[in-house]
Amino acid sequence: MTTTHLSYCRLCPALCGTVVDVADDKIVRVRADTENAVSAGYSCVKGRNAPSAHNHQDRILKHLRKRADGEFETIGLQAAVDDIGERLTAILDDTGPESVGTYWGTYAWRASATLPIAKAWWEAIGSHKTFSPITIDQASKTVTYGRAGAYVGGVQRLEDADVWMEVGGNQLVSLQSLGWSNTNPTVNLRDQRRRGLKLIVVDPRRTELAKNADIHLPVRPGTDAVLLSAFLNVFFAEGFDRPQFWGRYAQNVDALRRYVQDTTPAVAAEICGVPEEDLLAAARMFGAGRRGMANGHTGTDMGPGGNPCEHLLNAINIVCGRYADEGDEVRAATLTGPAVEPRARVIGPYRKWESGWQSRLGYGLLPSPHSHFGELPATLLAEEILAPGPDRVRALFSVGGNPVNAIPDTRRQVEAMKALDLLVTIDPFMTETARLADYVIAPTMMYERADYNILGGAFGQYSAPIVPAPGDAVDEWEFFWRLGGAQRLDMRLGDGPSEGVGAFTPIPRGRPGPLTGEPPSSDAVLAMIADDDRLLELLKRHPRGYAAPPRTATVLGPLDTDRDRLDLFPPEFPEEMGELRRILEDSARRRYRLVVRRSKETFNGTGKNLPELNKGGTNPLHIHPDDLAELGLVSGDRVVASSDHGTVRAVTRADDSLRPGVVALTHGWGGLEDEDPFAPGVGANVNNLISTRGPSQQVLRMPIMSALPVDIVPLEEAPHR
Ligand SMILES: Nc1nc2c(c(=O)[nH]1)N[C@H]1C(S)=C(S)[C@@H](COP(=O)(O)OP(=O)(O)OC[C@H]3O[C@@H](n4cnc5c(=O)[nH]c(N)nc54)[C@H](O)[C@@H]3O)O[C@H]1N2
Ligand SMILES: Nc1nc2c(c(=O)[nH]1)N[C@H]1C(S)=C(S)[C@@H](COP(=O)(O)OP(=O)(O)OC[C@H]3O[C@@H](n4cnc5c(=O)[nH]c(N)nc54)[C@H](O)[C@@H]3O)O[C@H]1N2
Ligand code: SF4
Ligand SMILES: [Mo]
Repeated sequence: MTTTHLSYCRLCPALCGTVVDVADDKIVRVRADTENAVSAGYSCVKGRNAPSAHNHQDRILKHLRKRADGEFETIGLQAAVDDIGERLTAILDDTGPESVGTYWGTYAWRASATLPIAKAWWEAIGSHKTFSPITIDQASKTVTYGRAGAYVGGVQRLEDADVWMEVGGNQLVSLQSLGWSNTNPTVNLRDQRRRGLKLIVVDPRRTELAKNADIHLPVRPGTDAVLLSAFLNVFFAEGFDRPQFWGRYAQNVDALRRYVQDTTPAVAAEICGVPEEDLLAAARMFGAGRRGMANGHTGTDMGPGGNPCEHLLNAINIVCGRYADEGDEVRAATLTGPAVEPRARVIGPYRKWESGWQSRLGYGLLPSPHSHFGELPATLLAEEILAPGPDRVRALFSVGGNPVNAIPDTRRQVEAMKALDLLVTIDPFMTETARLADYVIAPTMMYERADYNILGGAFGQYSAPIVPAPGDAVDEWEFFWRLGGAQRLDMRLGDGPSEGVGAFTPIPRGRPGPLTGEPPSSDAVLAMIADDDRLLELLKRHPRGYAAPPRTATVLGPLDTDRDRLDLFPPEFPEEMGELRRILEDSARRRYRLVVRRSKETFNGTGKNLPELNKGGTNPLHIHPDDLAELGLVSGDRVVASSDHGTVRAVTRADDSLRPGVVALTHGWGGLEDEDPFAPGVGANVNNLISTRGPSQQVLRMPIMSALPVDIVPLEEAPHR
């Protein structure tokens, strides 16, 4: 018998409302909920394919322990917990808390109870060795807020903007932050443009988003910081800046003005490879708009100029007064609490990484949603494991992530994982990390868990588990609850601040109190986390999600006591611009620039094992047809791409949306070194091309992951195939 249930998809931050058919305790069909107040009938191919992922033949349904001969055997949950607890206690007794590390992957975010409970366990251990992919993503935003300070009066809204600029992002595929909710971006954007919004897109590819732009600037990869400098040059020269705003909240604006004086549109057009008149038209379109923000994404932040790009984007929004100022209306709805009372205010530069705890390798901690202590750059993880020292990481827990594949320099990551005394991963599939693990814990997947999520403070949805957990699969929070119990840790909920970092919403802190005894029900845990009984009751009464009545509030003026100012010219900025110019000149040694891109069918490494979505069974190297012809190849032919660091073998796909000379390869694919990249479902591992020890962004130690100089030759002509 088939039953039908209301729920929501938790594969990506869009959290689309869904209607799910269940038969024989398995989900069999997922479709969009047309009556969901926010997603309103939107869903994507990944979400609709959830049954193939949940019911996948390769899914890990029993917890696994590696035997001495290297093979996995199944193990019960409590036995695994007791074993792991014992080995962990021995390591803690021997070398202390800093010898334990955690890696919180993208799916550590999706289950509502995971992070609050796991954080209570982690903070009871007391280690600073927290890692996550945030620091190989858009953490240049965090660096910018740390150096320049943050304006916390609120952001301007897409709904009432005149103009909007997106640099190095393709939200129509990535669904990352175009407007307050991520769902249904195509319709959302169409509606805004019909109302008169002007869109500027800066991207070396004519992306889905760029096709909807009023002006698309197909820049040379890596050159955005020069382009943005020229924009500022125009804003100052032509009076588009708003001294009423920057004069009140910022300092060192003159230094920035002087710095960009030489970067005229003509100079930038040459370096960025775009027509000067288009650049000027875009700058004037943005400048003349009264309202609307400029934002960077992975395309800017993963390039050689991530930090200066984010600094300049923030500076543009400040110089042009594109944050919500005193008197502006901002969203203020909350689900149960009192309305938000926004106030124009600046939090001055705080440079968390310069004070407090530093790793023995010379890196400080970045603000982190994963631990109130902070977190270290992900590219330091291998060194933290391999470099000798009393606090060397010896045990690692990876939750909903695949560090071996996600962090650049795969060979180095493999070497590091092999050097651990204990590696535990929580993943429904046998990833590259799981294969190297001592224990693999089988987690429940989304439709098997109770969860609730809040979007933008104003919309929330709860879902009960709609199918039972298959096999021995367990909620991640329960694993950590039991593990802390086995270790006799004093785990507490609600201790320590909960930091919202850049674009990341704060993790709920939960109802203060100890976590002891047998794990309660999932609903009881959600109630502890929400620390608001009315909230869960409200959400449960609205199975299609509850949207608070729309409410706005007027931003209040700053208090007289607020003396903090945004620093628009921190000393590192000109240094980093100089370094960027050197890297760009040096890049000319190689014929192509390899850029990042995301695919509709996969979410980082998740979903590549679904043949119904990935018809070719691989991640092709996208290349312009003229470049293919120059190589004497056709679409589907095999090539070798090489960087200063390594090589990768891939199948080509002709793509005339790319700027000639630019190639793109999606990350998340490719197995361990001995695997054939051309075997179905394996694919090309772009992180073989990237070193964690070459040029990198300051503070983050983030290597060049986009605009990477590469050469490409047909596979037959490669020296070592
Ligand atoms: N379907 C799907 N959605 C996802 C993901 C996924 O894997 N699949 N991943 C999620 C995650 S973890 C993240 S962080 C977000 C990322 O979200 P986005 O940042 O929007 O990611 P992309 O869609 O790859 O867009 C990056 C764009 O940058 C462009 N680009 C590359 N180099 C440069 C450059 O030097 N300058 C400029 N101006 N542009 C450049 C690329 O051509 C590409 O169009 O997406 C999230 N959403
Ligand atoms: N070269 C290069 N490298 C990159 C990037 C790039 O653009 N280029 N992008 C970077 C970015 S922005 C990010 S965010 C990272 C991603 O880094 P990671 O998060 O480490 O990588 P994923 O492949 O997303 O790993 C997610 C894992 O979660 C598992 N999973 C799926 N569903 C569930 C579930 O319900 N529960 C649990 N416990 N696990 C589940 C999947 O099987 C998968 O192994 O990669 C980074 N690496
Ligand atoms: S956009 Fe797709 S993957 Fe993301 S929540 Fe919606 S259906 Fe799920
Ligand atoms: Mo990401």
